[in-house]
Amino acid sequence: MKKFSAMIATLFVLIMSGGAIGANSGENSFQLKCAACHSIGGGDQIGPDLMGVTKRRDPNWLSQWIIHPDKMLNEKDPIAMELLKKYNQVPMPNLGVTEAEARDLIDYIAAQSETQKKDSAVPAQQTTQEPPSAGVFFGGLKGVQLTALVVFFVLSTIVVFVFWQIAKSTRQPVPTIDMKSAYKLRKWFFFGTAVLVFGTLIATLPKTPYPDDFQTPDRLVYVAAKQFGFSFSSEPITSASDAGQSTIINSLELPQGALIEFRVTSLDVNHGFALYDADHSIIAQTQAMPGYTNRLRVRFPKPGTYQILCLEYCGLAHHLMHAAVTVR
Ligand code: HEC
Ligand SMILES: [Cu+2]
Repeated sequence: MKKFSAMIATLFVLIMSGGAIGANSGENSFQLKCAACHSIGGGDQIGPDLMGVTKRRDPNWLSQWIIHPDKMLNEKDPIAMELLKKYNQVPMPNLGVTEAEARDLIDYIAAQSETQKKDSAVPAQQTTQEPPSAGVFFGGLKGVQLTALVVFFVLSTIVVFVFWQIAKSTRQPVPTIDMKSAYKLRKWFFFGTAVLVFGTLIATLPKTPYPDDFQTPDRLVYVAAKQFGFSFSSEPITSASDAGQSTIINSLELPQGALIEFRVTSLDVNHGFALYDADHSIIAQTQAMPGYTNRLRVRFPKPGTYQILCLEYCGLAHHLMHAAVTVR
């Protein structure tokens, strides 16, 4: 009976916290920019647990830190230096947080800390929305992934076998070759390959997934990747300070079936930008490169949530670099 009521309570908390997603901008920003490294009451992750931090720290220090941690580390702020040492010298990155956003974030952290305290009967872990871990995506291989793996092993075996045979044959004396039939064979091999290659190209090129390149997209979304998150805007994002502006879209919602053009760049190192459907299959991807803007055109086939993951190892928290698009 006790177990049962605990289960109901947990379920209730999960439903409540699920329902609250998107309810306020502080929560959205936190999920987007902070949850990769921090929990509130779920224990230390890459950064410290933020439960009660609004009481622990001077409010002014707190907002300064959230807005530009890089500056405070450069200026050797004593608290910042102590934290840096404690958290394995991983510096918290500047996430382009505006003053207003910092206020929302601090309110959200304070409110969450209170809620956690009241709900302490329920294990705190279950009330925070943890980011999906890499295991969710790549843990259980099945379907296309499993097929790809099997094909890879079969092809590798063939390649290894062929090389082994060739290596073996070089140790035998060279047989005399009938040059006339060898040339004839070469000619047939050349034409055969040419027909095969051009045939395949003609048959498959029209099916390449670059939709409507001459059409104006229905919607432009500018994307800036930065260790360790993505910012979205309807205007170009060219610097970390742009990334903190009010044009930033906190939760990305896009219409189903419309032609969307993502213009993807990076503000620091190379990142990936890969869109995954509900089955965790990639539907489109491009690189996010500093100094370049890559265009990626997509039509989302179905409504639902599409995950965005970074596909380039970009640093310590790379595996936590993710975002989501809601398609309606
Ligand atoms: C890439 C990981 C990462 C991200 C993302 C991140 N932080 Fe941090 N944060 C850290 C680390 C690591 C520390 C410890 C100090 C240090 O090493 O620089 C820290 C420290 C803090 C502290 C001080 C905690 C204390 O005990 O005084 C606060 C507050 C904080 N972060 C808030 C935020 C907020 C708000 C966001 C989102 C806007 C955020 N962090 C995003 C890694 C991160
Ligand atoms: Cu990455």
